[in-house]
Amino acid sequence: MYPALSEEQINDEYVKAKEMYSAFGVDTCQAIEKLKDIPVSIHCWQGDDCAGFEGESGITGGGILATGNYPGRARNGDELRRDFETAITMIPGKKRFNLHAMYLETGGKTVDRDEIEPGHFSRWIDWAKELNLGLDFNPTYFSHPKAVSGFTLSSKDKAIRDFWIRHTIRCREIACVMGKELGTTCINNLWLPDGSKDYPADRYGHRMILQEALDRAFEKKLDPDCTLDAVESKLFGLASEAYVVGSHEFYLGYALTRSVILTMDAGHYHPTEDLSDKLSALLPFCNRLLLHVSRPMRWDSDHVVLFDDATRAIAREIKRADAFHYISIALDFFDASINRLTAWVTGTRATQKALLFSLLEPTDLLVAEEDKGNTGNRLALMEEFKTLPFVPVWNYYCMKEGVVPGASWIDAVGEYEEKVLKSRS
Ligand code: RNT
Ligand code: ZN
Repeated sequence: MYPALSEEQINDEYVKAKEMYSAFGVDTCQAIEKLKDIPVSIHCWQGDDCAGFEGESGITGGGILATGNYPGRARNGDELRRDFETAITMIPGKKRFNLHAMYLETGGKTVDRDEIEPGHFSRWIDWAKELNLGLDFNPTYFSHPKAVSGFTLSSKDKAIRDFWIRHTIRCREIACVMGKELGTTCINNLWLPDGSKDYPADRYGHRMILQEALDRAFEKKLDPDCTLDAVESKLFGLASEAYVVGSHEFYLGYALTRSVILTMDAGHYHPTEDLSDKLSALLPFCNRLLLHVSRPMRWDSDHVVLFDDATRAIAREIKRADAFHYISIALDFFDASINRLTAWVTGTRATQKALLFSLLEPTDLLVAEEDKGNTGNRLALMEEFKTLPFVPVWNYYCMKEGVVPGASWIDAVGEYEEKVLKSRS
């Protein structure tokens, strides 16, 4: 058993921490209130290693690969829902659930991607209603026979391209129903694996095709209160090392000229580039951004997010620009080598810790020193602020949200593994 904290201990430590922050002009109560309302969209695909419910195909590739075979992954909607319900008893704050089109439920019928309907997601919608979760959505352009050539929406084959355009249109309609039914805008995020393993001869051609295909798929205007479209860029992927059609420049141009949302995944840049650096450069031009918070290790490896420098830097840049209303936060990681609930809870709590840490930063004091030109004081303060008593505030927040603070949630996941996950073969 890992140590559980008593209410008294949490309260005592919080009172002291509150005072220390207040000496630097930070109101911990306000930070907590703000954090409570920042939605984090948690991805369904950590729960089943990006397998989806289409069963038969077994087609993987297309830039997505979950490695590991830890037992207990969810094999259907009921298992995935039950696992997630359990995981969120350990996650404080406002949560959304992010679905991919391949998580449709057809009652055993084979339904191809260009024929999917809102009805195939009605169980998800009812469940989300019950749990008061907003839903987000993603068309699935991988794990499908019509994706094996390496090109989907940007394919030179008209039949293939039209198939994926129909899929995109269906997904937009599904997202629209989700948003309408749940009363909260459902972001429909497009990521396609299109690209090539080795040097292409015609980079421009595929990009022109993609531009046109997207324009066709987005032709119909949908109620922005129900759904918004987003496009996710990438530098390279498995089997698209040399060329990705939907690169950062491509989608930045597309998003700005078509007023759709640009999605930025922390693993989709050159390893020496940081997503966090880019936010303040895009905010003057993009009225909305979607983030895929992830942890790339040497490449776009999608490791479980941690409370590390990169994640804190993302949160800090949003806070410093006061851009919580313009930036939607979603998670994107998948580790099949560990308990999937452990992954969800660790990654989501780490993201929320980073958000809280940023909200507790006495930013005004740093800016004041900077504006005075005293960069030495700025540096010294930044270093001091790293060790302010953050943990007691986090623990207090968890307690107030009715979620276990500290490490004892790990025991609860262990019990669930014994009771439920171990019997899954
Ligand atoms: C892939 C993208 C994309 C996927 C999900 C499953 O590199 O990051 O967001 O991870 O669609
Ligand atoms: Zn992503």
